[in-house]
Amino acid sequence: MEDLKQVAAKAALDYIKPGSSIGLGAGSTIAHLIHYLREEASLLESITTVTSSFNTQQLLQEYGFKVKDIASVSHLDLYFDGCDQFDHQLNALKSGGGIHTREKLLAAMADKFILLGDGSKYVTQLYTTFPIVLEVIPEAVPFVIKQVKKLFSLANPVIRLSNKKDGAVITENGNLLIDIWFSAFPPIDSINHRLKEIPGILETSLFYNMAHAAIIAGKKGVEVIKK
Ligand code: ABF
Repeated sequence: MEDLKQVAAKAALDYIKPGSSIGLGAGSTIAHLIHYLREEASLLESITTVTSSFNTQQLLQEYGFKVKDIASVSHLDLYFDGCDQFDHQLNALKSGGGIHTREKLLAAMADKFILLGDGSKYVTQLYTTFPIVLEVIPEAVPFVIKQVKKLFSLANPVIRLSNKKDGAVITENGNLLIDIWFSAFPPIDSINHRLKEIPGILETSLFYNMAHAAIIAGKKGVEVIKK
């Protein structure tokens, strides 16, 4: 699938004009896009970048892009990001990285939020192979778990543990992640606001009705899906 991710990333170049402000998310597809951007001297010199990801920031700085701090930005021309899965209405799950709060912030700032990926990520409807992830302030974790169980009978909320050390994953904002595994998703149009009524939850990894377009590369070539 890596080759297809490269194809999708290359197709994204057509949307980037010199001088624009570009938000970039995390992951391998975005890394491919940055490699292609570097080869376009007029873009490398003129665009301003912002990213939700530490790894992406390292790569941008190494290649000499102008990188702004998220805290200094309130508008972007474009935001590009990968995802775990997205449906025909361009609702996306961005659960793997655990940085969805920052990703959602940048996506919301952008005039256009464009998803990138290989064809395997494009599904008729979101499926429960991925959890819906919550970023939660540490003090609220037991309460949030109890409330999620009360709210959704098909939900199994678990604290995300680190595979590198003994303990939980701590986000860059100093919070914890709760992966909610569903045996079947409740109606996705209401999940976000039902969850966000619980005090202590910052954001969910369900990007409902946010993306404006998706660039997908499959065996038959590149497809651009617009809303
Ligand atoms: C999700 O998938 C996100 O956190 C991240 O933005 C994206 C990366 O996907 P890929 O590496 O396939 O481009 O987990």
